[in-house]
Amino acid sequence: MRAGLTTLALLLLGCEPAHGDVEIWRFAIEETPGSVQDAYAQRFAERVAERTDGAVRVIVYPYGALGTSDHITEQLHMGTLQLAMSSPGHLGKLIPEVQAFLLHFVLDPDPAVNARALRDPELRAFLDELYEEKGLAFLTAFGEGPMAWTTREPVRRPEDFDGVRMRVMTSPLLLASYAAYGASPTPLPYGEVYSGLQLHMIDGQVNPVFAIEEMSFYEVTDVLTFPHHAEFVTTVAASPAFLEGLTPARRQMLEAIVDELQLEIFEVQSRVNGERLDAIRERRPELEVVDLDADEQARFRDAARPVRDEYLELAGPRGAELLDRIEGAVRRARAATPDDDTPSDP
Ligand code: 6CS
Repeated sequence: MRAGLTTLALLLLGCEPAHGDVEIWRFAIEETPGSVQDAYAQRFAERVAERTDGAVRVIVYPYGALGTSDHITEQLHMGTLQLAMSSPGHLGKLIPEVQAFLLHFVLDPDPAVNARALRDPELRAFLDELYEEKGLAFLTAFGEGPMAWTTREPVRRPEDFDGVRMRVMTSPLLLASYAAYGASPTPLPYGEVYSGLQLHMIDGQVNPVFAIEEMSFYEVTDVLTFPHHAEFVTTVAASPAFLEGLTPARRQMLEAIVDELQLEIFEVQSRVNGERLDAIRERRPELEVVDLDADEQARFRDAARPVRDEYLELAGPRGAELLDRIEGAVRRARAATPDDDTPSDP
């Protein structure tokens, strides 16, 4: 008991209990083991261990170990965590501008284009500023795959959303996005979605396929729809005090690893989303899989247009600037991305 309290006190002070001479970096993710975020964090941990000859150990905390996404962000903010995944889907309460990533039909339907756009130096410099102002350090942003709807009934037109209780992440803009289609958006933490679907407290939710598989949402749904309206984007953030406390060599090492993982994680999400869709189809052959055609997408695009104004109202002029930078980066990325879907170095 005494040892437990000591550990807790050290954690609250932002220190890890000494493990010999090993320095500990705590990295919280918003997803479960086997997820895209887990693949990122595990690779990051392996490389840090290798390049420091074991002098630094990264401990990866999966979803739930340190609470919900909101709890993780608070801990990073307080400096009791060194590194964390901070998705705009939840981070919008702290940094309203990042909700630009949640607007529908802003990112490209092709994840390879978004992967390239998210490496845009001007976009990243602006994210650095926004995070810094809110007491966080931005390290990178990456896509985890196209968002898909799981619902009980087919949704091919905005009218089909009428009365559908759609679970969304907790950033406020998502309420406006699904209300614009006529749905009843219901914000819930990730860990409550399965039971919400099972108990019919909600009728549907939206996430990339890998998450729909590993959180078993496909078990409690009838239709899986690819609307081509958005990609799930996450960001990797650090505690500014932690970064400032690193030696220049360690900081350079960290930045080099983040850089290397940028292309790797694109490949991981692509493979994992494909494999998991096959697994879902095999386990639930009766599940209806719908791919919205161009006309159907256009109806949702029209219905989503007014949400842009709601975003600008929520996020202000700096929000407008971020949206502008994202759209510019996507345009440039679209022009530069070859058809083979591989985001090679610019
Ligand atoms: O839906 C959510 O809340 C979560 N979805 C994913 C794919 N990652 C983390 C996020 O919290």
